[in-house]
Amino acid sequence: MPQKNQTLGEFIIENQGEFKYSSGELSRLINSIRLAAKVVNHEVNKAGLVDILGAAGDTNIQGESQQKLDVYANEAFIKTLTNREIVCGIASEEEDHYITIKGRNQNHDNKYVVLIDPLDGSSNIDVNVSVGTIFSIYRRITPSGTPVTLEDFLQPGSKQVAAGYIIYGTSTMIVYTTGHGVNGFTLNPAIGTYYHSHPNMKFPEDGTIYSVNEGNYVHFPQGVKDYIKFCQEEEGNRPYTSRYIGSLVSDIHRNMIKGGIYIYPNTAKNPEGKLRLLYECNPVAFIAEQAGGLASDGFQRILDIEPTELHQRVPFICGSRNMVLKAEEFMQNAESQKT
Ligand code: AHM
Ligand code: MG
Repeated sequence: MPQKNQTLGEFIIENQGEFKYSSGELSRLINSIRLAAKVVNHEVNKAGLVDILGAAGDTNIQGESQQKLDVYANEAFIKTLTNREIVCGIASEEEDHYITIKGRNQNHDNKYVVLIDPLDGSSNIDVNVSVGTIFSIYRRITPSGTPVTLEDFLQPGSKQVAAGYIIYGTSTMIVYTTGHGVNGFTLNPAIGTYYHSHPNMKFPEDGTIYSVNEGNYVHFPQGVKDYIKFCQEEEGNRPYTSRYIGSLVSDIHRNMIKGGIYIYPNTAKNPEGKLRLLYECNPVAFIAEQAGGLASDGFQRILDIEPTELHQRVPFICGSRNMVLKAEEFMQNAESQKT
């Protein structure tokens, strides 16, 4: 059982011994994400006041120009992560190229790379629906002292040392793993403190929720169509229900608590899938596995995929273990019938 009223800061310190590398560094890194998340949360919460405070592109009353929230979030995370002498490179869904970061005395001694989707699902902001930040952390593989290279970012997801998401929902939460289970912390906005509200989170082994954009149904691969039909017709008593927010962290978060499966397959419009392997799928897959769930592209484990480019997209199936196994079975059956 967690300590009553334990804060994220206390949890980080208490558990830093579990981390196999220099524990202080990872703690400082998670701490800087916690800080940036508060700043972004503050801004996201004001989004509904856009008519009063001014829209993106306007100049506000202090003469500052208003930014789009995803640009704001990107800058907030990059700025916070840059000033800690821990991170040697950042890749962001919002940036075409990775950013090299120098350490103390302008050297290249920092050890970690961070990949981040600063504000995922941002089209939901206009309608007051939850959005999220997703982050993924690796040890660099090139030698310390040299500038970071693309190779440091293109590591398979199984090499992640930590990953997490922040959900700006009815409450703001940070959910993360360092490879020792998944823990969730809820922000008390009155005092700006995250409390350990969701210890040792687990995907139920089975579930009844399937989350997929069925508007794309006709463009789905046969295996996904078959799986959806299975969910709709199973034993004639429709045990399944469909829930789709269209905001990855929210859909995953709900399914992790209630039991369910999230599917974003390849479609005619997005032949490789829509979601990004490095910024979205790998961190969510790491969390899912740490919570006892699974993540797959239908044929292989997401965390085993060798990335070839920064903004690579993959089909994504993630959720309760038995549901993902069943979906994979349909994918593989459909594939074998092709030949
Ligand atoms: P984004 O990175 O452009 O915000 O897109 C990612 C989002 C996910 O959060 C969500 O699950 C998915 O796109 C929804 O896509 P669609 O509207 O095609 O169903
Ligand atoms: Mg995104």
